[in-house]
Amino acid sequence: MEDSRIALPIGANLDRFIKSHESHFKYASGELSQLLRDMALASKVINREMNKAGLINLAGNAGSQNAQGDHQQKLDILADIRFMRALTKGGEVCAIISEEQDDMFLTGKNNGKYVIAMDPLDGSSNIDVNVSVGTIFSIYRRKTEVGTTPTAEDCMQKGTEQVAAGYIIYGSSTMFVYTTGNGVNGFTYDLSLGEYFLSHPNLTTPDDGKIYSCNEGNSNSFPDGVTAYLNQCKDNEMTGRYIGSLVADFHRNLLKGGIYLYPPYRKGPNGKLRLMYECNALAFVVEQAGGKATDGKQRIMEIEPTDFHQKCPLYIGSKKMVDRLEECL
Ligand code: AHM
Ligand code: MG
Repeated sequence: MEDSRIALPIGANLDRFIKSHESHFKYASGELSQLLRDMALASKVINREMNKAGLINLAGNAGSQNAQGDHQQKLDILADIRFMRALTKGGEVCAIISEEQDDMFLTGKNNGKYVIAMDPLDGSSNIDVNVSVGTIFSIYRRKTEVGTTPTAEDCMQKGTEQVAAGYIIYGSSTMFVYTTGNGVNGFTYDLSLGEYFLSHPNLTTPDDGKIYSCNEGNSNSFPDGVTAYLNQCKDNEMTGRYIGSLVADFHRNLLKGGIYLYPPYRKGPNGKLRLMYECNALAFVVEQAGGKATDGKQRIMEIEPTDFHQKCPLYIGSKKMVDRLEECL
């Protein structure tokens, strides 16, 4: 009997994969590899703490608000601390902007060539009810000279400048999905071994799909074009699926084909999601997987940022679905 039938081969682990694909990076460097490994390590710690949250008094509201006035969960703050520490220790990152911080966080490692924009724990209001949540991250090369103190210019770059981006989904299994601009690869966490293994190589998203995802509770104040598109979806008997946890909704649609919409609405003339922490990273991933992301007027990754915390409408997913939405808009 063949060996492989007795012992199923396990995929490459994340460390080995990153190392063996280093030469594919635009700027081949061990530093970016190390940085991705630091991200993965922090995500394992968060995964561990999140699994026990209800038992160790980590569930629930922290009683504070972030820069945009959102109520912070204890785990939002915890995840933020874990990532800041892991990325500071690594030394490759000179500055971080995070959904949970008012201002740029300077790591003090001015020799670091990279800056990070991230949402350490997206959808965290879902934790207490055991719904999947995620981490979203974008990695950029700094603009200012290495060795100097980083400035806002380093952190406020267009999505097209990302050198890597991805997300971690803490779900029925935990996955690390990332791109460095050469396609998308997904890794599943094996808890017993404490390692991510390649489970979704060269991930591509279907060109078209049947799933649309949006918060229809806001639909009375959606732009007319979005309403027209949603009516089209219903006329065509598509499937409405909305978890209310962006990474989970995005991940499902990426694998199955679909569109996620967070349009402008009465309380949010620019929608709800943040360009720097959520939209750019997922736009890079979806484009690398063959899909599309727009704010309704332009490609997400071409939006010129003016504020760390700025919001923008997001329409993201299978190419043909986003095309049809754009026609309606
Ligand atoms: P958060 O970053 O404060 O967690 O908010 C973002 C979340 C997304 O995960 C999700 O898609 C969206 O907010 C849901 O918003 P709503 O409850 O308005 O539908
Ligand atoms: Mg978020």
